[in-house]
Amino acid sequence: MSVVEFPAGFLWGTATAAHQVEGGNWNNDWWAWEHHPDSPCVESSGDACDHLWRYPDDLRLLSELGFTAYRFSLEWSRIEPAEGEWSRASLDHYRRMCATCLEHGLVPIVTFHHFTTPRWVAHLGGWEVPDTADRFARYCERASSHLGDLMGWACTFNEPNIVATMGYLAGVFPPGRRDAALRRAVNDILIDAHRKAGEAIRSGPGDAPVGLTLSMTDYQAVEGGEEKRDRIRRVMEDVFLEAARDDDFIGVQTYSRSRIGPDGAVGPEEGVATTQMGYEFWPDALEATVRRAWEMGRGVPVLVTENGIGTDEDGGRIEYVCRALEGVLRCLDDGIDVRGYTYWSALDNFEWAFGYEPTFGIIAVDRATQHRSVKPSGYWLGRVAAANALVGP
Ligand code: GCO
Repeated sequence: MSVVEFPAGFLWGTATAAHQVEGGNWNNDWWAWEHHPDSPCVESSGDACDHLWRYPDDLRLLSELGFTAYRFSLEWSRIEPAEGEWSRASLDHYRRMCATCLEHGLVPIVTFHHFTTPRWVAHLGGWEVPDTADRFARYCERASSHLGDLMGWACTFNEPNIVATMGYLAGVFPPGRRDAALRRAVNDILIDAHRKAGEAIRSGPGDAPVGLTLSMTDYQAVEGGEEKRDRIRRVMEDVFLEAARDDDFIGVQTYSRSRIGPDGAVGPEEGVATTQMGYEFWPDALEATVRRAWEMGRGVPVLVTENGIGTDEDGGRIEYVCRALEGVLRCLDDGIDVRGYTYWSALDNFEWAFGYEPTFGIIAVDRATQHRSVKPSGYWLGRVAAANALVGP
């Protein structure tokens, strides 16, 4: 390998999402889904990691470990709890979070929508109705005018492809629909919402780069699955990567590969270890997806906004991240403009329908006491961040 150091200014972060860590987010569609008897959710998000109140300690800890960025999301249902009713207190809360990041030398990477939608928006039709794009842009405008001057990076949506696929095709996210045509329509509405939100955020104070983050998979064709692979990837990724060509960056979020045969996904290959989520342990997927985002985005810079592994074997986490970062170094070596790496996640947290069982964090959270304990992977990745180089564990 010809490079071990990362470029100056490369961002080293960890990520969270409001609903997965804050606690008590009862006013959004996910809370309703968690409590719906027919949903696949195994438990309620409840108090989550109480990050709403504990964020100052969490941010201090992350900064002490060596990180230089923190990615978190704003909870729309707190900021606009009812249509047109704005919570100044919540906006101030997120402004304080940005300010606390900056005090600790963490660049705030702010996501405006990470899977959760206010209940009132869902009642009006959610992402099935085109007007939701305008409602979303109005919220983005309000939020960015309040804290845009403190934002380092702005992500309009977290994984709009997952919102559409899981919510409208697979039926495992709210609103639990299973309709392929609807899913495509939702893709279009989300892309429209992303464009409008981008304009809204840029019209506010500050000059944070604006983009979206995409759930990406290293799609591999097996046994003649090329055509099927391309069709799946087109609606999962390509339509969004094309829409991102005018953006300031593309947020790549990658966990594994997906093997596609002529009839669809064929599942893990025999002999390849799987993680708590059932995905293959496949750290090389990050390099493949960064390359693809760079190619499809036609040179739009890439920020790795999520990469990680759900495991209770922390040594496996270190191996996974180490190998993923070697892939990032190869990309940089080839001239691909990768601006940073954000590990998912800072804390063990609420993994959506799976509840608290999968553990992605570099910091463990005691579910009874909320006590935090840093895992060896946290100390190691913090040292990587501080050295801005891939140092050994
Ligand atoms: C996603 C989300 C995160 C998940 C993470 C682990 O990618 O689905 O952004 O909310 O928790 O990916 O599955």
